[in-house]
Amino acid sequence: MNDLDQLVAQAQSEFAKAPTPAELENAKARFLGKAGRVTELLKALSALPPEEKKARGALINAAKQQVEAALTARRHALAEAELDQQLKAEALDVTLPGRQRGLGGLHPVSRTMERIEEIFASMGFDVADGPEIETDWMSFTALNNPENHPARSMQDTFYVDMKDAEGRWLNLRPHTSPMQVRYARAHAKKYAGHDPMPEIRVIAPGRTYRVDSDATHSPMFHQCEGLWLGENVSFKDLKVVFADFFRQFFETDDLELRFRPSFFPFTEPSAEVDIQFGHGPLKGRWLEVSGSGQVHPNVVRNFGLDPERYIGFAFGMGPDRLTMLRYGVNDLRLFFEGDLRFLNQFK
Ligand code: 2U9
Repeated sequence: MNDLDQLVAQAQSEFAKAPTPAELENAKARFLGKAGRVTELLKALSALPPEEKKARGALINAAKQQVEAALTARRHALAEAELDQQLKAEALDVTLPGRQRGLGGLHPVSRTMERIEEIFASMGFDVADGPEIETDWMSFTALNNPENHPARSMQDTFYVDMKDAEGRWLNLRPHTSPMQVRYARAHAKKYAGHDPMPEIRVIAPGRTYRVDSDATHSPMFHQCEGLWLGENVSFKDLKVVFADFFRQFFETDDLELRFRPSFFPFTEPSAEVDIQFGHGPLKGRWLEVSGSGQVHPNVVRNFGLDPERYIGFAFGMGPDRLTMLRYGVNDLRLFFEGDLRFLNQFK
């Protein structure tokens, strides 16, 4: 084996041993670089006599081509190995079961709200909507609350850092009554030329806010209030509507109603409404489920209507509490924590 064959064999062996492209490039430099062994041989040609130069030069070039071929082959081999490894690392097991898309569901309180709306709609009630940030007049004054009523205090009501047209602080509505005030005023205006005005029959479901937080109170909670006003609407109608509503809501006729005298600034007379089941885990217990009363004449006047002519009833209930009773939930906070272990039970 002459020196050139040896050189080629050595280059082939070193290239084959290079485990990475970087190390292969280092090995290349040792043979084909500026001070590499092939380059040195070519430089040495100039010292030879002219008659030897041509033959020797051809031999060196042939050897150089072999070294270059070995280099190219190793480069390809390394690149292929790298691709193989990458494909192996990214391999997909197509026999694995697919990932299922989680199925959402309505929040239990939303279910209750929809149920309430459906039942009252079936009795001819319209569903009102309105702002959650309200004026002092809408939240309190229109509802016959005296100027110094404690409900207006910052201990009970959340205020917003902004004032209304009369320079009074705006609030996060503490009940859904403002929606009914807005609805009733718009209704009165719309039917101003009608004699008599068509009856007002509306419910106002939505979010409400009060400074309160424990196992049975949340700073954000839900309310559904209702209003039925006409020339001849009485407490008797209220009792019929309520009996019908609660029997439909709880899906049973085995349920008694009780009205207890109470006080609200916006109704006179006023009554708390209790229900009692004749069966089930709550059997025999009176449960407070609603407040109600005949709309106060001052409130009717604030609608822009004549209280000597139009009379009716209003009520308010808590959908959060109704949901707790319907599903047997004992802590209100579960509704607002977003824990899927709880929520998934209602899907
Ligand atoms: C207008 C006039 C009168 C709504 C009423 C109640 C009685 C009541 C509570 C029950 C459960 C609030 O969520 S709760 O704690 N509500 O007791 N609400 S009468 O009276 C109105 C409403 C609007 C224009």
